[in-house]
Amino acid sequence: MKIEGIVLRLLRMPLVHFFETSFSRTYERQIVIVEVKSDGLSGWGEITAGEHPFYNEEWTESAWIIARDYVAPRLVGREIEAATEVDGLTRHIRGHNMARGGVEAAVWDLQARRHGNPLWREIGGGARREIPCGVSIGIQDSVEQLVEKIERELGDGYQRIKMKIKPGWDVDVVGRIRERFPSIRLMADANSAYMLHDAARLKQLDDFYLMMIEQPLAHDDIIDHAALQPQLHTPICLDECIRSAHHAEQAITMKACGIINIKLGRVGGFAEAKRLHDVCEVRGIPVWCGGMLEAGIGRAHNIALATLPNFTLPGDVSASNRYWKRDIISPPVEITPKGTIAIRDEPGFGYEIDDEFMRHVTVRTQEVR
Ligand code: OSB
Ligand code: MG
Repeated sequence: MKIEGIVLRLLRMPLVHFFETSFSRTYERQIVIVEVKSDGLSGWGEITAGEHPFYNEEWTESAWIIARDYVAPRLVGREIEAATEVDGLTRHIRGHNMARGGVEAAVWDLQARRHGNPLWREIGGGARREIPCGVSIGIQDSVEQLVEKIERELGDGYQRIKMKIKPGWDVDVVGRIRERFPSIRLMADANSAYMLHDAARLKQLDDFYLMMIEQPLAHDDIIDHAALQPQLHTPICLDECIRSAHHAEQAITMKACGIINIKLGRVGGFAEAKRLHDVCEVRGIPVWCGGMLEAGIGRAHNIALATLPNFTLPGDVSASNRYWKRDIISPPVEITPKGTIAIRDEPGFGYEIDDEFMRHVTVRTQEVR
């Protein structure tokens, strides 16, 4: 397929509720959407960078510049055989996996449409027709608010609850949540808020039989996690520090984790996400699909990814209405009463773009030709 042009759009979309992690509170997303054009068709991708370089080094504006000045020029005007080539064509860019991955995912979507395939089939997924869903609940202003939110999500059918923790919002709060909800599938995500010398504090979380604790230590660390894991009963799940299949191999070999969260953007797109998935499958490490407060396009890509066989645990991919009053896709992503999202069989990522609404939330557009 000949890549004729790549359009970048910057969207601004207020969240229905603020989302707070150990590193920041977000009220409004600023999202870069990628449209890759070829032969009268368009493929769509979403760059998952946050508004600030706090989750990783990328943010909306860095992603815009990297996509416009480094990724798009490597592809535009080029005839490529398959979407699998895109990863190799942009690998000389160090870091900036989200910027690379958003464009790469758009080419996969384009290829799926050319073949008339749903994206999940194009990437080799389809191990399940419905993906199991959990929710990620941010730090709240009070425990009462957190309890209320959890009740609502459980009422909607979600299969597991992830709560964000940080020093000062951890052992006590998790304990109270566990007491209130003794039998739910519960986990905690620290987003790198602790250090190895906090091991005794983290060990107290063992009392609450969490499914896992996600990325307790530094965003770029595997070694300290390997030192921490044998001190805990609770499995560690790595997020931030696993940016490639190779990192996953190293972490698994070092016994730094029992579970890995795969995010399409963090690892640079579908090609690497699939390799990472395969490494974990061979080594007996279950994976689940993480989220980055995506709008509908990124969300739909996550749904496709989560149909690969080793995505056996409920992920952070949930319904559009938890984030948006109106999503940029139609229909919005919805949850079944069983707490699953059903996959769709339309070519590409499976939903329609809501052009009118996307125009309404677009604040900047630029085309690389
Ligand atoms: O660590 O998984 C994370 C959101 C932004 C940055 C990092 C993370 C998250 C989430 C939200 O947990 C998941 C979602 O609902 O999209
Ligand atoms: Mg996380």
